[in-house]
Amino acid sequence: MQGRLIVFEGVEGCGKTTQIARSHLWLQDSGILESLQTRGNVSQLMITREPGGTEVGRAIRQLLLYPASQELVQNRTELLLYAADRAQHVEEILKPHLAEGGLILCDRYTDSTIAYQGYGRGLDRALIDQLNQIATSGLQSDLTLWLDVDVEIGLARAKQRGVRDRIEQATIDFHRRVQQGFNELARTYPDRMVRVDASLNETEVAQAIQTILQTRLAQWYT
Ligand code: T5A
Repeated sequence: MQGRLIVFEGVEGCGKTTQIARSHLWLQDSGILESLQTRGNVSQLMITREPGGTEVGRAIRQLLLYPASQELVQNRTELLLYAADRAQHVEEILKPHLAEGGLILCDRYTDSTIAYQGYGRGLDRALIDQLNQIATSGLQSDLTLWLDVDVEIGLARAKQRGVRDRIEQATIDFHRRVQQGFNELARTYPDRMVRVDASLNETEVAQAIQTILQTRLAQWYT
């Protein structure tokens, strides 16, 4: 049994959390998960996220997103904290579940570091690639769904929820650079990274994702 890692990426408020929950429900309710399990293709289906997919990661997430002072987190500190969260997440959660044949829906992974710390903060790409390699021991996603929405729309959606975290409060130019990062990553890795128009309503986005997932699952498991 070979596990698969499916990652959801995008700018703030693009709808990842909403769509991960909907994909999870759809895989269960449609009978697809049961069918994959009966055929011995998949063991468990799980949802996880970065930062904060582990107990250690939850403490790191608090430091990163809700620090006691806005001044405390330097760019390289931020990069290292995301890498530390990922190293823990890969060893404690991702690798064991994949080894058991699990299907994983993960909210953000290595592309977020390239987009946010690389394009957004302007940190060196070679350094980021090296840290991603160290943190993941080479574990890549099997499929990354890039939920593409205008930065302004995403931020407005995120704002509606109330409290804004440290990164959501960064300048609009920062978020535009992050968006450019995802755009370039999708062009560089067209097989692994698939763009989804996330400006549509929730149901339409969910249907687009289901179509992509159906195709990939068929490729992987037949
Ligand atoms: N980060 C992360 C880095 O800088 N480097 C890294 O390496 C990593 C891993 C994570 C932060 O850390 C940064 C990126 C982030 O800034 P987070 O809380 O996980 O912080 O923040 P986000 O990942 O941005 O998650 P959000 O919860 O802010 O956004 P989502 O999950 O994309 O959006 P969601 O589903 O919560 O939806 C937001 C709102 O929009 C509505 C929802 O109902 C909700 O109210 N909505 C829609 N409205 C209209 N149309 C649709 N299609 C909608 N879909 C959802």
